[in-house]
Amino acid sequence: MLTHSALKGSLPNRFRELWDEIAPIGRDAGSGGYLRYALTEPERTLRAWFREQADRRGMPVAQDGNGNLFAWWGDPAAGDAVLTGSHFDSVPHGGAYDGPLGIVSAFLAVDELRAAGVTADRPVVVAAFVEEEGARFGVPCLGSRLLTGEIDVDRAAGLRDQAGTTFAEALGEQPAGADPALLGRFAAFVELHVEQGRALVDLDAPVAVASAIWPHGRWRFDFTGEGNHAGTTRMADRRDPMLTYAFTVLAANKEARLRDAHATVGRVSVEPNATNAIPSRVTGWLDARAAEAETLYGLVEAVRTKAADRAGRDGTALTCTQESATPLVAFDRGLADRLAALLGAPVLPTGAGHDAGVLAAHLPTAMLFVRNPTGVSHSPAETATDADCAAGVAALARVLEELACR
Ligand code: HGY
Ligand code: MN
Ligand code: MN
Ligand code: MN
Repeated sequence: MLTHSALKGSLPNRFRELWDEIAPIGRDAGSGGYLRYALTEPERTLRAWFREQADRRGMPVAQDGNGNLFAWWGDPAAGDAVLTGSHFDSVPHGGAYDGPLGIVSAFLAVDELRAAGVTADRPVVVAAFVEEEGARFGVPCLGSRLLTGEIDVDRAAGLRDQAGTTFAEALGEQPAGADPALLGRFAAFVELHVEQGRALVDLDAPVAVASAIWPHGRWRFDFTGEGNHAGTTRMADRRDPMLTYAFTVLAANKEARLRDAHATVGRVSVEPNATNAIPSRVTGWLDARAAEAETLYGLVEAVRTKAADRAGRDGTALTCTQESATPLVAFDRGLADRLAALLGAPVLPTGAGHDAGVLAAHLPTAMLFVRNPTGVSHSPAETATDADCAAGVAALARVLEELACR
């Protein structure tokens, strides 16, 4: 068991020591990015690391029926616990910090409190939520949506990855779905996360408190046409879905710029996907985000309408399916202001989704952001300095003490 006197060296050094234990796990040597898809071997290794960290600290670990892990500092039977943590999974070739920083920082923050002799009146619980990115099964924040009942459990169970494996098969059991008894034992949730932007660089501050998460969602656009030979089919005779798809991507880009919103088509699949074959089907996934819901849905409707109009001219067909949606998340303002005053930190909105965005509808929730000098995320270029990560740990420890000690 990690004894409190074992806290040696500076906090940045302790951060680096713990960080280096997970840094190689799931890292792609070619890109330098991470391939940590939920419930695949690298993420399972991180889940084992989570259990080992909890064991070292004498923190009992429980996995809920949905694949989320919880490590308890304090009596697991007690209620009113303060929950913290984040996720291990990554987007393809994602950055090192998006997710794991919140979990490593949570364990280190508990170390800080224990070393300072703090006796919490409430349990502090470190969480690792499963499939936050939706990179394997397509729906973001799957673990926290299951815990809170925000997704139909049968739909979640049947979600398939690109190899055809269902979430239930990967989990090894039918997910349990909503768990109000577990959720009811938490009084608040605080997620620490690397900033996915440059606001803290511009503000010259290491840590910020979140005010809101923009409304955002994912829409699947299926374009179907007539597969045919690339060499023998006259241009006038074609019903080429790639044409309608390309037009739609340009329309999404233009409509987002007009609305000061964000639209991204980062994933596409083509059938039969051959250089010398006109495609029969092209599927693109639109990730759309805006500061207000009205702008967001106006953007998507404009893109869908223009795409359908173009499909009519190309002789192709379009189906548009919404796959996930997150409404505007306004974090508990009293809590955000209280933490901002406690830390002397700025308060910022974000366009990035988080498990905190799901839990915020069910319990008082806050987020802390740690400065990212590049501002880049969902890319190997994502970074954070040890000094700022240590400042994040110290801030999280301060917040947990504030919330866990009456
Ligand atoms: O997509 C997001 O905004 C988050 O990083 N999962
Ligand atoms: Mn994240
Ligand atoms: Mn992310
Ligand atoms: Mn998140």
